[in-house]
Amino acid sequence: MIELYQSYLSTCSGKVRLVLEEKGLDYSEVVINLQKGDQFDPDYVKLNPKSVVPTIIHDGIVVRESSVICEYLEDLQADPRLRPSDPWKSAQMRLWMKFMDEEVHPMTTIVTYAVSIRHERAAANTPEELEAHFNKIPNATKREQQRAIHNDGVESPYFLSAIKIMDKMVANADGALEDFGGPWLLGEDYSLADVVVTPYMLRLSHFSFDGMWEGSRPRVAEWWGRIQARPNFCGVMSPDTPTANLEKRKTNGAKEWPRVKEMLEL
Ligand SMILES: N[C@@H](CCC(=O)N[C@@H](CS)C(=O)NCC(=O)O)C(=O)O
Repeated sequence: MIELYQSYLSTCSGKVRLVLEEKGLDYSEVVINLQKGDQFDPDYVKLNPKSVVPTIIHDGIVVRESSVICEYLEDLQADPRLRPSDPWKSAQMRLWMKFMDEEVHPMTTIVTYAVSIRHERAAANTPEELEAHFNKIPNATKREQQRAIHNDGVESPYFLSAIKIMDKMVANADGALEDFGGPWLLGEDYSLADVVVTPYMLRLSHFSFDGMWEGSRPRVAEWWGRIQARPNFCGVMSPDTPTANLEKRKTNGAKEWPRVKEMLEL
C-alpha cells in the first residue's frame, strides 16, 4: 500500500498522483495543509526534513522529492512504461525533470504567491498571524523573498524573472513537440517528461494565463488538449480539492493577466 502525503493544488503532489493513476497503483492520501503550516509539524519533518510535500510511504519505506518518487514508482511497476528505453530520450526526460525541479518549480512558487496566495492570506489572516507565518519559514532568504512578494505582488522584481521561466517552459515544450514530432514531448510515447510539465501548465491555466499558448503556440495547445483527455489527468489534483480555492485563483489570475501579457510582450 502507498500513502501519499500531499497538499491540494500542490504541483509536486500532482506529478506523483499522475504516475500513480497512470500505473493503476493503489494509494491513500494524507492531507498536509500548507496554509496552516502542517508541513512544519515535527512528526512530518521526520518524514520530510525540508518540510515540503509530497512524501510517500510504501510498505514502510519513506521516499521524498517528487521526481525521485516518480522514478521510484516507475521502478516499482514498469507497466505502463514512463521512462523511455532509448538512452537519448531517457536523458531528455531527466533534463526535463531537472529543468522543472531546479528552475520552473521555485519560480512557480513565486508566481503563485504573487498572483493569488498573497490575496488569499491577506483576507484570511490578521497582520500578526501573517507575521507569525513568515517567521515560521526556516530559510531566511525564502522568508524575506516571500515578505517582498506579499507586499508588491506582480510588480515585485522577483515576479518578472519568475513568469519568464514559466514562459520558457511553454517555449521548450513547443520546441520538443517540433523536434520529436509529437504527439508527446518525447515523441510517440507518453513519458515522465509529460508528467512533470502537466501540473505547471495546469497552474498557468488556473490563473487564466492560457494566452501563453492559446493562439500563439498551436503545438502546445494541441498537446495540452491531449494531456487533459488522458484518463490519468484526474490525478493532477486530489478529488477532494476545495473548488473555492480554484475559483479564487481564476479570479485573481484573470485580474493580473493583462499586466502579465504586457510583461511577456505576447
Ligand atoms: N523538490 C521538492 C519540492 C517540493 C515543494 O516545494 N513542495 C511544495 C508544494 S508543491 C511545498 O510543500 N511547499 C511548502 C512550503 O514551501 O512551505 C519536490 O519535488 O518534492
